[in-house]
Amino acid sequence: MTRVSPLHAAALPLALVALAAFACTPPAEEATEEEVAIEEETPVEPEAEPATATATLMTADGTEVGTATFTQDVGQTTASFHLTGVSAAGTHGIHVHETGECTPPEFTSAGSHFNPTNADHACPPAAPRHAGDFGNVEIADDGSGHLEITTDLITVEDGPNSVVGKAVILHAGPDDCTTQPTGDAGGRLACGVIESGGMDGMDHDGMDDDGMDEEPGADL
Ligand SMILES: [Cu+2]
Repeated sequence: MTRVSPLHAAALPLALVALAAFACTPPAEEATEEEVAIEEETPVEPEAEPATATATLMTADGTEVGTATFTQDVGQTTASFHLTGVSAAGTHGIHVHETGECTPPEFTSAGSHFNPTNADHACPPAAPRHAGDFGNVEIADDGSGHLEITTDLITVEDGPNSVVGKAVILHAGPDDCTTQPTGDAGGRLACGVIESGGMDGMDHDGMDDDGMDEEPGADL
């Protein structure tokens, strides 16, 4: 029994060392491992990201009067036109024209309606029609207007029906949806070249959740 005391005496410091070792385990190390695990769980789905193109509409004197956003989903594309500060209330024809050049003051540089299928002019939802036919947007007394149309006649991704590199034209008058090939919508009030990619502040639909990698420094 007298040998037990030295054993106990030796075991106690060992136990303290073991406790100290546990106590010194840095908690930060565990947190780091958890963070890595979370990152690895994030699915990589590049195909889930919608193709988007945008245009900023400017009048001949350089005043910005709205934006157009094109978002391609499976088999169809949604065109969304937001107008603000348009000088004339009422009904205005709005089209995608075939040439992405907006030279003021007439904007005739944008050419004719975008019409890759060589169809007659009409207004949605009538078909066939020009791919660039979006009918009319109603501008309220405060100069604002909104039009959203989903169609399979255009794409954002490369192809014969892609609107990228084309131009959006807001006309001075209404599209009568009948007169060939223009709809007799009058002069060209504003023009914007359609460019690939999103636009700052256009995430009201919450579709930019996984788009962080594509917007470095996009905080204008
Ligand atoms: Cu037009």
